Amino acid sequence: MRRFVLIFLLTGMLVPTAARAEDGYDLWLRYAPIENISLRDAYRQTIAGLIVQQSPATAAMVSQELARGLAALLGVPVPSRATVDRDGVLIVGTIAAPVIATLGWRDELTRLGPEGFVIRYARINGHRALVVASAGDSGALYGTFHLLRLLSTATPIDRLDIRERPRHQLRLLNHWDNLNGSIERGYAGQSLWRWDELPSRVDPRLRDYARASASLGLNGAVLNNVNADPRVLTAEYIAKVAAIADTLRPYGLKVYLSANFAAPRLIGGLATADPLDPDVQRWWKGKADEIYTAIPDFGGFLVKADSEGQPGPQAYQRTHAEGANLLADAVAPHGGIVIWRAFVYDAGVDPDRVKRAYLEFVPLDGTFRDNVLVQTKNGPLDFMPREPYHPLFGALPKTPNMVELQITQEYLGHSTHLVYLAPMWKEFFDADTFVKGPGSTVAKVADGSLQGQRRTGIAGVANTGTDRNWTGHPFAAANWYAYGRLSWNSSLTAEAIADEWIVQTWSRRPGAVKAIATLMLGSREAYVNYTMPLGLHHLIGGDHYGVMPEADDKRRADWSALYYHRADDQGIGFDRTRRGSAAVDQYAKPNADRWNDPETTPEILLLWFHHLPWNYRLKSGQTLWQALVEHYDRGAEQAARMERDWAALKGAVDDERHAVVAGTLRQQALDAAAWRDTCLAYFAQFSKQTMSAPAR
Ligand code: GCW
Repeated sequence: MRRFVLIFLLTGMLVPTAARAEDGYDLWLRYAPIENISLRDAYRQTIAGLIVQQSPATAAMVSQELARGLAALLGVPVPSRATVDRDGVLIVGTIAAPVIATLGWRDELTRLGPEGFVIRYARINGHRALVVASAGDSGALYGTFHLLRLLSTATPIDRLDIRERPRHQLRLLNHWDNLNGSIERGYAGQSLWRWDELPSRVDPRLRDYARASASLGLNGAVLNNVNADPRVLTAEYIAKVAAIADTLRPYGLKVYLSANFAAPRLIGGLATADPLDPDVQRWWKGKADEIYTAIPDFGGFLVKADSEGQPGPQAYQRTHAEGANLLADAVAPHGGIVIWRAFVYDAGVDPDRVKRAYLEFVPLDGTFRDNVLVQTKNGPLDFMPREPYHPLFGALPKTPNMVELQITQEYLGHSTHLVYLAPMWKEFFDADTFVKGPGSTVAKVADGSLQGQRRTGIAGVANTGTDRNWTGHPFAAANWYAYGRLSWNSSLTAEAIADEWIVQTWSRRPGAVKAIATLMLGSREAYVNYTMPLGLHHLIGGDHYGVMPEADDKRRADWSALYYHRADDQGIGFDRTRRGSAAVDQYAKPNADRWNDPETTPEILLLWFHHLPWNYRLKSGQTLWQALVEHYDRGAEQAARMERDWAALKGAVDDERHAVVAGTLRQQALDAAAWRDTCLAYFAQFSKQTMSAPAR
C-alpha cells in the first residue's frame, strides 16, 4: 500500500509537467497542479465530492469544468453525484435546486441577480458543505470559475464568504471579423468562426473560446466587424450565426451582429434605407423576426453609422437617434437592443477631430429609445496609448453610454510589443469627470450609479484569432483577461489582476510572479514614453505600428501625424485651449479650466492640450525639449530593460513560451530605439536643439 501511494505521488508530480505542451492554448485555465502539499490536501478534504444541480445544458459545463480543473489542480479525480452524508462536498446550483432551496438564501440570491453568486459554507444534514449558489445558471457558472480561480491562485478557502455581482450588464467582446476570415486590426491569425465551414461544422475550438470568456464573466460577443458586410444578415449567414449561438449559449454568451445601415438597399432590394420610410421599417422588423426565429436569445445589433465611409441615417438628413430607433423598434418585441457607436468624426462638424462626437451626440441625449445604448471609445480620438477620457462620459445623463475599450493592440505594438493594458483602462475608469461634483468617476458613469441609467455595458475589441495561443503574443492574453475582469468589476486593481493572471498562466513561485508583474505593470508607461511622451499623439502612418512623425495623409488631414503634433520652429503640440480649438470646454469644470492652462495640465497630457515653445519650462525645471529627449530615452531604456528582465526568468518558466516572449522583446527593444531616434531626429529640425540627454 505504501509503495502504491508513493508511486502515485511521483507520477502525480511528474506526469503533468512532462505531458504539458506549453503552447499557450490553455490560457489562464491551465490548472497547474498545486505544489504546496498541505494546501492541496486541505483542498482535497474540502472538495471530496461534487453535487451539481442546475438546468441541464449549463450543469454539463459546470460539471466538466470542475472535473477537469479539480483533477488537474488536486491531482485526483473528484467523484460527482455525491450525497451530503459527510463533510467535504462541493455543491453548485441555482435556487431552483432542492438542496439550495433549503438554505434560506433565496432573497439574497434574488438580489444578486441571475449572474451574481455566493460562495460560502453551509450545514446540510449536519455536515459542512461548500456551496456555490446563484439565482441563475450563468451565475452558478461564474461562481464555479471564481472558485476554480481561487484554487488555481492557491488561495486558502477554509473561511469563504463571497458575494459577487457584475457591475455592467453587458460585457461584450467586439470582434472585427470579416466574412472572408480576415480580422480588421487583428494580429493573431484569422477569424475563429471559420464562416465557410458553418453551419455544418462548428470548430470545437469555439467551446474553449466560450469557456475562456465565461471564466471572466463575459456574456456576449458581437461576431462581425463594425465595418459591416451586409451579407451577414442574409438567411445563409443567419444559419451560420445560429450555429455559433448554439455553441456559446451554454456558457452564458449571447451573440450580436454588426449591422450595415444600408442593408435594406444592399441586400433587401429597396431603393432607400431612410429610417422614416415605412418599407425600410418593415424590412428591419422582418429581418429581426427572421433572426429571432433562428436565435431566440439573439442579443441585438451594433452599428457604426456615418463614420469612415459606413452608411448611416445622415444620407437621408436623419439623426443618429432616428437611425438607432429604427433598428431598436425592430428588435424591441424580441427583447433585443441596439448599440449605436459614437465613433464619428465628420470633418464638417469641427476642425478639431476630438470635438466632433460630442458635438453630434450631446444634442441627441434623451431622444434614443429605451433599448438603445450609445457606445463610446475611452478617449475622444482613437485608442491612443494615452488619451484623456472621452468628454461624452457624463455628458449624456439620459442615455446609457457603453464603454468601448480596445483589447487588440492597434496602436500599442500589435502582437509584437508586450504592453499590459489594465493600467491604461484603470486610468480611464478612475478619471474624475466632476459632472456631479468631485468623485464623479468614469467608472460610476459607466456602471450607471452616477446618473441612474437603467442599462449599462462595456465592450472590448477582441484580440483573439486562430493562432494556437489565441492572441499572438503570450502576454496579449493578459489583456483579454484583464478586460474581462474589469468588465465584471472595474474597481479591481491592475496589480491584483496581473498577479492572478500570472499565477494561473505562468508560475506560482513568488519570485517569478513578482518579476513578471513588474515587467507588465511598467510596460504601458514604457510604451507611452517611446511613442507619445507628454501627450504627443498619432505619430504613425497607415499600419498604426511603425514610427512616422512625418506622415501626411492626403486623403484626410486628421489621419496625418502632422495634423496632431503641429511641430514648427515655435513649438509643438495641439492647442485645444480656449485660444485654440476649445476642446477643453467639452469637459466639466474644473477639468476644463485646469486643462486650459499648461501650468495646471498634468504633464502626461501637456501636448494633447497645448502648443508650447521648445523652451517652455516644466515643473522639473527642464525645458520641453529636454523633457521630450528624456522621455524618449527612458522609454527606449525601459524596453531594453524588459528584454533583460525577461532573460533573467529563463528556467523560472517553461522554455517554449520563454523563447517566444524573448523573441518579441528583442523586436520591441529595437522598435523602441527606432521610435526615439526617429522622433528626436525629426523634431530636432524644428527645435534646432541637440538630441543628447544627460543620461546618454
Ligand atoms: O481605429 C480605427 C481603426 C479602424 C476601425 C475604426 C473603428 C473598424 O483604424 O480599423 O474600424 O477605428 O473603430 O470603427
